Amino acid sequence: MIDTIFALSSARGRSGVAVIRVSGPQAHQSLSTLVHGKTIEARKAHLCKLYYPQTHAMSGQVIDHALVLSFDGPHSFTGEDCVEYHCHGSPAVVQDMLSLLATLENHRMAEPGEFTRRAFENGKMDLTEAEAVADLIHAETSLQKQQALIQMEGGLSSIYRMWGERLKKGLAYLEASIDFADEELPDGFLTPILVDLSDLNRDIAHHLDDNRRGERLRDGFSVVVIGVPNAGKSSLINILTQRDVAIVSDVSGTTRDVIETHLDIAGYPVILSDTAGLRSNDLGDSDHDKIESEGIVRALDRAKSADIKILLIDGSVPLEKQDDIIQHKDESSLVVINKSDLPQKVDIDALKISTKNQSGIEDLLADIKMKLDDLVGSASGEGVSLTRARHRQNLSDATFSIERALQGQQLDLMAEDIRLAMRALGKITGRVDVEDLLDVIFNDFCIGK
Ligand SMILES: Nc1nc2c(ncn2[C@@H]2O[C@H](COP(=O)(O)OP(=O)(O)OP(=O)(O)O)[C@@H](O)[C@H]2O)c(=O)[nH]1
Ligand SMILES: [Mg+2]
Repeated sequence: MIDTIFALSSARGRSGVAVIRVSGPQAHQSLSTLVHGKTIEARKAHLCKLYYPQTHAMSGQVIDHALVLSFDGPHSFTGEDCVEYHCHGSPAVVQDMLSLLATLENHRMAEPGEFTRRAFENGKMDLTEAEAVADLIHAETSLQKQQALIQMEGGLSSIYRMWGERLKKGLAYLEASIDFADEELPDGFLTPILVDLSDLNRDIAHHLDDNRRGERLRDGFSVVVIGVPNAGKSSLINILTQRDVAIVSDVSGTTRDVIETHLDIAGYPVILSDTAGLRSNDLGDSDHDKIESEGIVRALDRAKSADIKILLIDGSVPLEKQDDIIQHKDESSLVVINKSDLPQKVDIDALKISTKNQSGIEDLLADIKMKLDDLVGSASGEGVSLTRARHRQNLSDATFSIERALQGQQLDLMAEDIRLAMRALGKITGRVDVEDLLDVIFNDFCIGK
């Protein structure tokens, strides 16, 4: 018999309410034991006393007063019989409930993501929707949340399902052409199908050519601050994060390593990096200088892979003395002049800020947001984006097979290629061949989800 699984589904620690979820063939039976046989209607909230069962040393005593919700499979999140106990959120109540449930027949603690995995296995959602549940739980900014919701509601599945249908139709026509002799089929029988397959490949290519919008939104955008020593990079990081993340001092070369912090800029998740000041001369062979040199290598490395580079110029120092920071200027950079409160020695057209009196910071944030908008192609308007490298890989496999089919001469080989393309799409939604993937995907979840 399938195990009945249980877990604390709300966060650990003290809270007003703690939700314990139970799912499986014996979920209703354990409910009946805990409420002493009281009738619990499905999908109706019941306030009940929960009792220790007869087999327990504290038999007959009350564990807690809880709001109980029961669902009959398949009309539940997992597709199985499910019960939710909304208990008082104290560690003692939760502990008692969990250890008690563990003593019941065929009941065991759920693995991470196991509720969602059962939902997938019972056909309640496909893999992209299950992945979106994990993304929604991990979402830290409003745009991440929005993306996860769209995907959870089937945004990606519906596109891939539609494409799968088009392939299926193509395959049916190809197979008909194999099975019937030429004279039995109308002239140009395959033409519309080949046109549609080629259109389909264009649609997939368009979907893939998205500047990695969805993946970036999921993983976070990398914003790196570079500049000469003492330009005020660490001061800027501290102001943007409103915390004392990095050490600020008037000793040049204070920051040696890359320091990362996470930030929400207008809904975009941003990984902000402070770096060692760049300088090419006067670094010698001393241990101190070697460490600083390594810091500079890391700074440049990080800047290279960044989505946005903030080139921070010290406004109180002539530009010639700033080690050609400007040479790093490109499409991904924002030039910003700091220390606008001091007499200015730099005369270029750029945003001026002062981390000392906090001026210009709002404008800088607005500029960063604008750059991020550009990167994602004005975020919302452009339809649903794929969110994982595995989606991208399978889609490229699909286009490769379709392309080969279109180039093909032999009907049976063309049909085989279309079958391969269907398989690649099926892997994304989890319709085929994903057993080995499931552990990887669902281990991403926390327990209770
Ligand atoms: N007047 C003025 N001083 C500033 C401003 N921003 C930073 N400073 C000062 O400049 C010095 C260097 O600041 P940091 O933030 O440590 O500079 P950094 O770019 O991180 O320096 P390194 O880590 O050494 O590369 C400190 O003494 C700051 O107080 C500003 O806007 N105005
Ligand atoms: Mg610093």
